[in-house]
Parts: sequence; C-alpha cells; structure tokens
Amino acid sequence: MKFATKAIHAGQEPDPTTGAIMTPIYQTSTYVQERPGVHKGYEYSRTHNPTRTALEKNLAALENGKHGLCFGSGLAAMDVLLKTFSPGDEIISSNDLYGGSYRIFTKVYQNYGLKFHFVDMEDTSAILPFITAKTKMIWIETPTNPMMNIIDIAAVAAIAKKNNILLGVDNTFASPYLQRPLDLGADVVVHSITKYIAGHSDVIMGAIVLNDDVLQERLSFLQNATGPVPGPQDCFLALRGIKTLHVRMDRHCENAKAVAQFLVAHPAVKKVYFPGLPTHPNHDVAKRQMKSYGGMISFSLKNDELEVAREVLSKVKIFACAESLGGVESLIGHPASMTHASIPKEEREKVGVTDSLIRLSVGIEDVEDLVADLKQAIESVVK
Ligand code: P1T
Repeated sequence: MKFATKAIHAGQEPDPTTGAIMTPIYQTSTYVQERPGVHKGYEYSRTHNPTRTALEKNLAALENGKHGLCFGSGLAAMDVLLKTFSPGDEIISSNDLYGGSYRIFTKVYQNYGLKFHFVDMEDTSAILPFITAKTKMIWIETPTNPMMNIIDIAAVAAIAKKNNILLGVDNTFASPYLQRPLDLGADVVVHSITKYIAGHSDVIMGAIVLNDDVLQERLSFLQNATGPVPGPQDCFLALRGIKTLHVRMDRHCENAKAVAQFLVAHPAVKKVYFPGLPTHPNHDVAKRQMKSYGGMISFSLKNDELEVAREVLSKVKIFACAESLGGVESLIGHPASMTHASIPKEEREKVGVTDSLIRLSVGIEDVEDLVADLKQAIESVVK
C-alpha cells in the first residue's frame, strides 16, 4: 500500500459492533472480563486502549516500522526511550535540537548518570571521536530545530551499525510523509505527534516507531509500568489529522518554498535557513533523503538586535506568535526567548541560535497572504 492509502486506512477497521467507519473513542479505563484472565484482549487502558492501538498501528505503517507506541507527549516518548539506558551509558546527540530535548538530556537524565555529547553532525565523521565502549545511542534531529541543519541519516546509520550503537531519529520536523528514517537504517523513530502528524494544534502527544522485537518489549513494559499514555480522545484526533497528512504536507512544502524565496530576496533579511534552498549547505543530502523540504524556516535580519526581531513577532497579523509548529495555521517564534530558552546562551549561540533568529512554521493558508504579512511586519520594523 502507498502512503496516502495507509494514512487513511492503516490500523483501522470498521467497528466490529456497529460498522462505524471511524474508530470510536473508547473512553473507558477498564474492560469487563468473563472471569479473571478471560477477556477480549483488553484489561486496563494504561496497558491498551483500542483507539490508541489503531493509532499505534497506523503510525507503524506510515514509518514502515513493525511496532508503534504512543505517549502523552513527544517528551514522554523520549523519556521512556531514555529509561532503557543505565547509569554510565553515553549518548551522542546532534548539537542543534529542540530546547526541551536538550533539557531532558542535561537537566534530567544527566542526574541519573547518563552522559551526553553534543556534536555538529553535518559532517558525520565528526561523530567518530566521541564513540567509546560506553556509547549506547546516537540521537539526531533532521531537519534540526531551529537551524534546519540536515544530517545524513544513512551515513550516521552506517556508523551506528558498525559500532553496534542504536540510532534514534526525531522525525518531527519532516513527518513520515517526507522522510522515513527506518528505511535509511535508523533503529528508532520518535515523533512529537503534536506537530505535523496531528496537524491541527489541538493535541499534545508523542510516538516511538521501531522494528526490533526485544526493544519493543522493553518500551511496552516501560509504557505500562511508568504510565505516560495518551487518552483515547487525543488518539482519535491524531487519527483524524493523519488522514490528510500527505495533502497538508504538500501545501506546507509549497508555501514554505515561496516564503523562503521571498525572504532570500528581501533586502532587510540577512540569512535564511531552509533546506529547500540550493544554497543550503546540505541541500543535496536533503534532496536525497526527503521527499520535499518541509514547512519550517528560520531567518535573521541584517539589523541583528534582539528587540528588532521580537518586534517583528508583534507586528504580524496572520502568523501567530506562539510556540509549537506543524499545524495548519502559520506560527512565528523567537527561539532564544521561547522554544530554546532552556539552552544556555553560550551553547545556543555556538549553533547559531542568536538573539535575532526568527522561526516560522509556514501553514497552509494562501501563500500570497503569508508573504504580504511578513513583508508588512518586516518593513514596519526595519525602516
Ligand atoms: O511538545 P512535545 O509533544 O512534548 O514534543 C517535544 C518535541 C520533540 N521534538 C521536537 C523536534 C520538537 O520540536 C518538540 C516540541 N517542539 C516545540 C514545542 C517547538 O515549538 O519547537
């Protein structure tokens, strides 16, 4: 089955009781058993819920994986993955990543004895000096949040395989429509479903997709033992969102390309970070491993002042100044003071997250309106 057909059908059968074409919201905490241990496959909703099962199967199909697991947020998915490691284990992570991912690494799991190395992986050979017998996972985001760096997943997978290290990929920015890391050799894919997958800014959820049966057993155990599961209504909303994932992504990509071209041509703009631009340093890798380039863009202004950048965010009328991304509506953010504020300024600036950087999640509105909105906001600030 091809992608769009899977998006609409995978994991979902007409409801066996009524024939309802949409998987119902099984708003139940428990399931009646005929006698102890004799039941229809469901005992308690922390362990299993049919609406969640449908979503987990659907996501596994979209990522070409064997197993899917859903969680109450993207960070809850990462949290459960991190719980599979032990004190002394080391993780090599891309150096540009979501502020909350950096925070869970350095402010939570470092205290439990895990050690993290943050590496610029645009040249994948930079990973090699950090590999030791203690290295248990390489962790990458690609495109990265917020600098839109592109990391060659197949090249990192080759390094990981050779050294018997797990490769985890946060595929949130691309979505499985644009990029499927398991096909490129990754072991584990993590998503913030909150973003493109659900796509309507109305749920917080996360997922892990993988092929390995042993790791799946361990993750399922931890999902049940520690309990960070999503509710059935959120799973229903995500399933509904996914039915249009491919259509939405095509428009996000098309609109973002036009917005990036507008920004590149604007005299007040200093730099545009978008993997779809031929001038992007890893455009060729993006072209190879992604179907298209996504809806996320970062840019800076020639006037490199914090207040000028923040002023642009207050002048937009269609773009909404808000954290998050991947919804149908366009959002604008200031990473240094919003999504990446939990990363120390010196660390942030090393990877390019300067005080003047602005991030866009380009929605699926009419692109002429989006360009006009950015134009008036930039020109009202930069005279
Ligand atoms: O918000 P949550 O569902 O827990 O997902 C966390 C997360 C994980 N990975 C990436 C790449 C992310 O971008 C996020 C969340 N990011 C934002 C809220 C943001 O505005 O960047």
